[in-house]
Amino acid sequence: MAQRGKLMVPITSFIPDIEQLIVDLFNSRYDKPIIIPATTIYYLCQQIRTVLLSSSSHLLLEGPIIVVGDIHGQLYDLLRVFLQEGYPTEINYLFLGDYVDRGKYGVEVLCLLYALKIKYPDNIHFIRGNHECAYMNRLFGFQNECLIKYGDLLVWNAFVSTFNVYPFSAVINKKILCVHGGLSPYLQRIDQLKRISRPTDIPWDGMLCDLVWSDFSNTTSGFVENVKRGISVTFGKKILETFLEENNLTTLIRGHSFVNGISIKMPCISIFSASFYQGKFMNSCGVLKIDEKNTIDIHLFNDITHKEITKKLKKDKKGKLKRKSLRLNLPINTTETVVIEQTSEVQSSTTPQSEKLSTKNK
Ligand SMILES: [Mn+2]
Repeated sequence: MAQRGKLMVPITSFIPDIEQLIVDLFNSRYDKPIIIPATTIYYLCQQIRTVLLSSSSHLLLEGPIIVVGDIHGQLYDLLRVFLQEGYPTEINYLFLGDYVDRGKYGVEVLCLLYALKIKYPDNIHFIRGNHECAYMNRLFGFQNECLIKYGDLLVWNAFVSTFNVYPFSAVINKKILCVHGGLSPYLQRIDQLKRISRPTDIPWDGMLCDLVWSDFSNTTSGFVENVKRGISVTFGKKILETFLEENNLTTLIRGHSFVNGISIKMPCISIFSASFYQGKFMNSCGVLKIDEKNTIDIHLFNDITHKEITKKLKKDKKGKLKRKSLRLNLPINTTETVVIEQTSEVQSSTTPQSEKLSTKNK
C-alpha cells in the first residue's frame, strides 16, 4: 500500500472567496448542506499542500489551545466545537485526525478546516489519523462520498494528496505529546518525529503506522500485537511512562479510540469528538482546553442529535456569520478542570463496529 504521494491536484487558476466559504459552511443546514465546487476544493488542496510542506512533520505548539479528537465527517460536531469554544481568532486549535469516513460530510469538514487553516495558519493545526489514507477511504466511505458528490475521483485524489503531507505529531508547552494513535516500538526519541519525510502514505507497519494506529491499555505490559485492530501494537502504562520521562514529557493525548467523550488513564488521555456517533451510538463528545501552565480543562458535550444542533444554529444565527454571535449555550454535561496527575475513567457502554483490518484486505 505504501506509495510515494504524487501531486494529484488538478491545476486551477480559480481563486475562491475563502471568507464566504467559511460563512456558508457555518450557515449550512443539516438537511441541506452546501455544495462546494470542485475548483474550490482543488484550490484549497493546492494551498494546504504548500502550507503543510513548509512546516515540520512535528508541530511545536503552546497553550491556551483546544485539542479536538475524531470528527469522522460529522460536520455539525465540528461546528459545535467552534461555536462553543470560540472562533480561531479567539483561541487556537489542534485536531488529532480522523476527519473523514463513516460520517456523511467529510468533504465539508475538510473544506472548513482547510479554509480556516489558509485564513488563520497560526491558529489552526491538524495532524494525521489512520483514516487520512486512501486505503481506509475505500473501505469506510470517504471515497464513495466524493464519488457521489462529484461524479468522479478527482476531488478524492486531491484530498488524498493533502493527507500524504500532513504532520504526524505535536507537542504542547514542550510537555504534552499529541498523536492520533500512540507510541511505537520504533520510536525512542521525539527527534525522530521531526525527520519524517513527506509526502508519504501510511505503511502497514513501522513507526508511521503505529503513530496513527496503536492503542493504549492500562493492563498491557510492554508492546503487544494489537489483536483488536489487526494491525500495529497496543502499549502499556510502564512503556508510556518510561517514554515520557526519557523525552522530558508528562502526558500523551490521543484520539482514535471510541470513548464517551474523554477517557483519562494517566498519563494517557483519549478524546473522541463525534457525538451520537454514526447516528446510532448515544455517546457524548469531548474536547480539552490546555492553558499555558498545562492545566487541562475537560469540556464534554452531550449526545444531542445533529438535527438538534442545527435547530440551535438556526435559532441563534442572524443572517451572515458574525463572530460575536458564535457563542451558543448548547447543553454541556460537564465542564471540569483536572490536574494532570489525577486518574479517572469514562468508558462508553457501547462499542462501535470493529475497525479491524483483515489481512486478506491488505
Ligand atoms: Mn482512528
